Amino acid sequence: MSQFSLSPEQRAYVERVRDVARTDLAHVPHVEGQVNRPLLREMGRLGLLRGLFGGGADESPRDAAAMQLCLLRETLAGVSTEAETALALQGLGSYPILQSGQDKVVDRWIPGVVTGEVVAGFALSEPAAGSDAAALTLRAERDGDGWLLFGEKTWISNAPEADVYSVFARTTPDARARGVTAFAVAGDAPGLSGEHIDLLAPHAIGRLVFDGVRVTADDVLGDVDAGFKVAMRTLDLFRPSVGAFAVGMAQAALDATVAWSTEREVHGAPLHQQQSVSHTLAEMATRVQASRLLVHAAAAAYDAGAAPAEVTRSAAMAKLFATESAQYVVDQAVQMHGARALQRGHLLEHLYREVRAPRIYEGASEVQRTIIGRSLVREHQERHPAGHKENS
Ligand code: COS
Repeated sequence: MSQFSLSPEQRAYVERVRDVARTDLAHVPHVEGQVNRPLLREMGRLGLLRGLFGGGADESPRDAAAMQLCLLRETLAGVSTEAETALALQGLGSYPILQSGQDKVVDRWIPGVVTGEVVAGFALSEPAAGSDAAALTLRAERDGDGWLLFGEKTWISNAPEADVYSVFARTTPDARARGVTAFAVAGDAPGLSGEHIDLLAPHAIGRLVFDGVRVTADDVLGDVDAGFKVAMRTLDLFRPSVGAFAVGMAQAALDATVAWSTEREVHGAPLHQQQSVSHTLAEMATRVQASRLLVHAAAAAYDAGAAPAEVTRSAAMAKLFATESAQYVVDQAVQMHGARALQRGHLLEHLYREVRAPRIYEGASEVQRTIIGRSLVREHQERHPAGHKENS
């Protein structure tokens, strides 16, 4: 497989996903701002959720396959952003368990995640710890052989309805990233409560309050005090796929605009004959394709087991560029359609609301720039240890 074109198998996979999404998901009623369980079960039945972790329709999930995840997300985004987001939240919430959970914890939760019976959520952010995730304060207090969790999480996917959360808690005070532990926490655990948050694009998202929620040593994902890396490795996998979601939305906006430019007449000629329109279409298409290539490059690096620094940097570049570009593309598409694109129910009205959040969640664009900038300096310093000056 080249990073620059899809293999015949990948093309066939994309076609299959598109067909299934168009035909078999279309009848599932839309749900606003809450978990759509019938939709998740249908995506489970159709084998789409299995694709989250590299499994084919008949295989059990084995591990992450970033390229497949990206193809899945880009394709679904072009058909139904609701299905796309439901699938993505399910993957983000459960991947820490698959990646770092003990076998019995994996066996308890993951089969239900891929059938859509178990809904998962990723619980990292807190009211005072968003971009600075290592500042999190949700407290894990020792209690016999386990812990009691006290504190609050916010902007949590699928909360408060999820059946299981990957929760990142502070086990060692004042140790920032080195004092965080990841736990699998059942959604119905005593002491856990929460509420929905109403967003611009109505995803299932909410707040969680932990009031002495008990977790055991079995629930620890990875090692005690090593949970920050569990979170970061999960984001290394999912950030390129957020880029893929953005590419899918941008492509849908571009397709609609190219079609519109041939249908709509202004001053007696089709819209596309205005040079400003044709040049804008060209700019949109170029940014979509550049985004797609960055997404594929990041996914390919992940799947090839590239050096961690390369995986992290290319994931950040893919998410940054694809989400910022999609915002531009959807905005231009709205502009060229005029007022009709603002009508409730129009595809572009929908995409305009959907395209905003990905520039914020899973690390805002500013966080991605920080990651990229730091990695450039670190690489330079590794190549040129102290004392060596390139330009002297
Ligand atoms: N994979 C593995 N380990 C990683 C890693 C990665 N991608 N990124 C960082 N780490 C490790 C570092 O190696 C370091 O480990 P040591 O203490 O052993 O050296 C530790 O984690 C801390 O890393 P760093 O010093 O870079 O952490 P910072 O506090 O400076 O912050 C950022 C790092 C900004 C990248 C992090 O806080 C972040 O991603 N913020 C955004 C959070 C986010 O995306 N939230 C959205 C939640 S989902 S909607």
